[in-house]
This record gives sequence, C-alpha cells and structure tokens, in this order.
Amino acid sequence: MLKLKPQFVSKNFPLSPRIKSETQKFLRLIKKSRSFLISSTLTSDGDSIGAQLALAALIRAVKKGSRYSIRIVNQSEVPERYQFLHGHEEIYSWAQWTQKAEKITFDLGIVCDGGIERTGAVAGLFETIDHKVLVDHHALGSELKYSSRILDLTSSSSCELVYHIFDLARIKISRAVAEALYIGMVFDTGFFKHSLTTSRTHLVAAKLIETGIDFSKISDRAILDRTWKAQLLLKALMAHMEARNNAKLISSYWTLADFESIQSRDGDQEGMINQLYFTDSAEVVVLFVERENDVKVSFRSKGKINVAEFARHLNPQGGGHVRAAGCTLPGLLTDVMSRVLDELSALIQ
Ligand SMILES: [Mn+2]
Repeated sequence: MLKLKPQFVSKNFPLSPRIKSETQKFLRLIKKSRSFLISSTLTSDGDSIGAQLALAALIRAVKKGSRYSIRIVNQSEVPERYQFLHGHEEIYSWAQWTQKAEKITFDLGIVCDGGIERTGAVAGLFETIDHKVLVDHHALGSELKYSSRILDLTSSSSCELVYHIFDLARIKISRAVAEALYIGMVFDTGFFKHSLTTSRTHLVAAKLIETGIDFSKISDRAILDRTWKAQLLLKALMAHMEARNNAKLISSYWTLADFESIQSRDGDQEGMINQLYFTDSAEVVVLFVERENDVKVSFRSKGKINVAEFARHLNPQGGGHVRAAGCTLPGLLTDVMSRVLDELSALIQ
C-alpha cells in the first residue's frame, strides 16, 4: 500500500499556535491526573462516540505503566450501529451509571463534540471536577470555563481534531482507534461531502486507512445500513413530508405515536433528515420530533440561511453549525411546527 510519510499531515497542516498550546496543556493534564471522566452530547452519534473512544485510547497510551481509571458516561446508550467499535462496551449510559452507583472522584473531566451544557444529566458529574477539557469543532460551542479548550472550527469533525492530538503527542494510531476516528469523520462529513470537508480531512482519512481498516465495510455497518424498523421510520418521514416556499423549505415530523407503533430504537432516526435535504429545490429543511415534554427540531441548510443562528434564536441552548443545527422547544408539536415553519418561511422570502 502507498504510505504517506509519518507526521505528513501535521507538516502540511500544522495546528494553529493556540490550538497547539491548548493541546499541550491537555496532554500535561492527562499526565498529572489519575481519574478521568469522558462525556459527550445528549444524543450519541458517530462523531461523539468515535472521539470518546479515541480519547480513552489516547489517555491509556499516555498513562501506560501508571495507575489510572477512565469512565466514559453519556446520557444515552451507544446506538446499536456503533456497537462494533472497540471499547464501546465500556461506555455507560446515564441509567447504567446511576445503577452502578460508583463513588469516584474525577481529576480530569473531558467533554467532546459539544460543551458540558450539552451532556444532559452527566453535566452534574463535572461540577466537582477541578480541571475540565473541551475538544470540539462547533461554533457557539460552550460558554463554560475549561482548563484546556481545544476548539477548532475548521475541523470537519471532533474525530479529525482528535487525530491531531494523537499526532502532536506522537502516539501511534491503532487499527481500533482508526476505525473509531474514521466513522466519526464519515458521519460528520456525510462521506466527505459536507462543506467542512477539506484536503486535510482527506489526508487524515488516508492516514487512518493506512492502518488497514476495512473502511467500506465499517462505514456501511455504521452509517448506511438500517434496521427494518428504521426503514419504517423513514417511510413515516416521507409520508409526513411537506413543502413551502416553492419547495425551498421542506419539513417533516415524527409523533410519539409513530415511535410507539414502530417501536424503533434511539439510533434509528440518525441521518434521516438527509432524505429531506436531497430535494433539489430545498434551501433549508426541518425535522420535528415529538417527545414526552418537548419537541426536538433539527435543521439542515444549503448555506443561504445560517441555521445555527436560527436555532439559537429559537432557544439560546440550541446551536450547531451554519448548515446543520438543532434545538429543543417546549409546547405541542403542531404549535411548534407552525411557529418555526412560519418564521423560516418569512426568512426565505
Ligand atoms: Mn461533530
């Protein structure tokens, strides 16, 4: 196989001095600490899971030979589609964590792919930790204070950024870590298509492929394959699809009754908003998900409308990227839908 020179990526795409010094701070903190907490966003996705598993491997490499413990705790369970990644069984959902009732004092709390504000119940665990680290690529990410803030808005994914941490620390990337990082990158870039995909992204992917991963098989397994129940969810999504503004605004929704009758699982909805996005005339698409106490709203934009800003305008705790963002809103599904669609419709005109 064609091999790129070691450190090829960092030579061509050096980290900015600020991100480099924040990363060095992070590596020093890992050396000093013995007990680690890693968490990520409320809803686990390919990027958040991949980055967490890779960060855990990074800590193990740095701490090799010394005593330490790592706990990865997320609000939600690892979606089934990622349950082949090495180490996934070490990730606790909040329910599993509270059941375990382990008394543990963490020295270092690491949050990736979103700030502590977005970790749900896990946020409480961070309160008593002295040193916190953010590894993220989201604009409008987190307003909290961190001992090290590794925030790179030019990264396609948290996983791409985590690759650079390995590179800077000169830690060899194993095949298992390469699989986790590759899945995160494929997930966040939509198979290297979204706007944050750069030549650097491809070079990082090339380095990961060099470890011998079966990228074709794992990306089908993690991203494209659907369970039959997920296909039924997609069927409902297509059935509920509506267009406004000459099909520049496309929307759809799922009700609690849909979930009840289909009996789908958490990860089944993942990526389905893309089916709305693939409408040629669409400028912005919205997916509404009815939940017990609120409505989850996800946006994708082709660029004219900054949906991160729009999501923040609806709920200050919302956010994301210019082209992909989301928020939660209180109220009845029908009310939330008409309010959001009216506002967006006016924006498009
Ligand atoms: Mn991400």
